[in-house]
Amino acid sequence: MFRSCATLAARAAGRSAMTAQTAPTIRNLATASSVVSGSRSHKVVVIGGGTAGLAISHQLLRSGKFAQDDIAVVDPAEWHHYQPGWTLVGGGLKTKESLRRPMNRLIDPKLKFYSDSVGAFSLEDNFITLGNGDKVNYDQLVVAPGITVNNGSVKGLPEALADPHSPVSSIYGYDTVDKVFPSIEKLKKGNAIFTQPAGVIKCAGAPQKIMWLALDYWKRAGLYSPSNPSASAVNITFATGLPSMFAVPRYSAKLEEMRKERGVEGLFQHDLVAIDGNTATFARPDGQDQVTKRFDLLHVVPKMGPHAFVKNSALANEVGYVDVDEATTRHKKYTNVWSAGDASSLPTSKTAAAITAEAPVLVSNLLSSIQGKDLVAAYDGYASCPLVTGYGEVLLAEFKYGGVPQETFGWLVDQTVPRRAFYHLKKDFFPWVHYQSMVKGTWGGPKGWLK
Ligand code: UQ1
Repeated sequence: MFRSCATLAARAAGRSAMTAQTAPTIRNLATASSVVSGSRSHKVVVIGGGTAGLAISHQLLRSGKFAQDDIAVVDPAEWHHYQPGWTLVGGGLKTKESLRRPMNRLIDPKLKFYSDSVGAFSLEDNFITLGNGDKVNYDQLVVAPGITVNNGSVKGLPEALADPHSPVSSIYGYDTVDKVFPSIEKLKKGNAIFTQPAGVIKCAGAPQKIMWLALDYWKRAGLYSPSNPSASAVNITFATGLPSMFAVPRYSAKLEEMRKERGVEGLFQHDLVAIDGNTATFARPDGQDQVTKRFDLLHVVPKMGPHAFVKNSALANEVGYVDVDEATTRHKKYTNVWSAGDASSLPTSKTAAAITAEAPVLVSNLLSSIQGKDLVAAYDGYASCPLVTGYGEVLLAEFKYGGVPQETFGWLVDQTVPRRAFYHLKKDFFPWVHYQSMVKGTWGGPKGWLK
């Protein structure tokens, strides 16, 4: 079931060598064609080549209403990562290399690709300035650059993550995700603490998914007995800055029941602020004293937030997200600006599943807007969290705005019960459909394939 570290390393070496050779050739071709056209104006500019940016730009292209280079994508990243898979890397089920693709290979040649960052927005004049100083004009702008993971939000965290001997790791980063499973394997006794910060993060279920996988691993290794945790070699604590296991009451109740049944200590409203050697320090609300805990393994989820270039722009709301209407995805002030995905202010979970429903709404409304028609498509807040609760089991939480359940398979089964079929959706089907369809603009999530 588990891959050995040697296999992981061998695969890493093989894959990156292959992609390093092929990637630059494709990029040079793309650059050459833009020099010929000389165009720095586009009907639509999409900032971000992540899940939202790629789904939206390819859905726009597939509408048939755009010619060569009418749409541009801007992203400085060399790689596109399927981040939902990183929990599985932490559980020893996948390699991080298998979840990424070179960005330029995912972008249709009919799209103009600017492999650069964004320096500034000139929203009144409808252009952006790239990191290299070039100006790019647009009629419509889609802002979908995602958010940043701020390792610096916890004192001592960057150093602890970088230290190969420290038992501190995180699934929330390409550089740190492959430290997670070896740390789980290495622990033979002591305190294992899994943290979740107060505030908004991407995939709010992941901090506990990796805990449930580790628990199952230690259980199978004879190091943890859910029915007798105090007599077990390993003790498990979930320390979260939030007041409950999950934001949606229907699933939170079930997960809280599971936490108690499985003997996991719950420290709620405990927000990790510092790591010093084997001691973790947590802030408490309402002026209460900080709490310190000794650990033998610490899985950290840092705080996250908007990119500075978004937060410091006129596009941002008071907390830094692109301020869009929660139904239409159009910016509240700039009517030719749109946003979806993690960078948007849409008051839902920051997940790829949410983007399956956001992207078609944004695309439909953007096209209507270009044609001078009313915006009729409305996003209902659909999001999902395939909550891995152990090897071979997933609780498929699905909900819309207001934390109201909206379950695709609710007519068939009770979705608060973890199931093997949902585990295979999460582990095998979603990663496959992501690269096969989602990034190409042909996947509509619970609605199936788009026409
Ligand atoms: C989904 O489409 C998707 O993207 C490929 C996910 O992966 C990140 C999901 O987690 C979920 C839940 C969906 C929604 C699709 C179905 C069939 C429920």
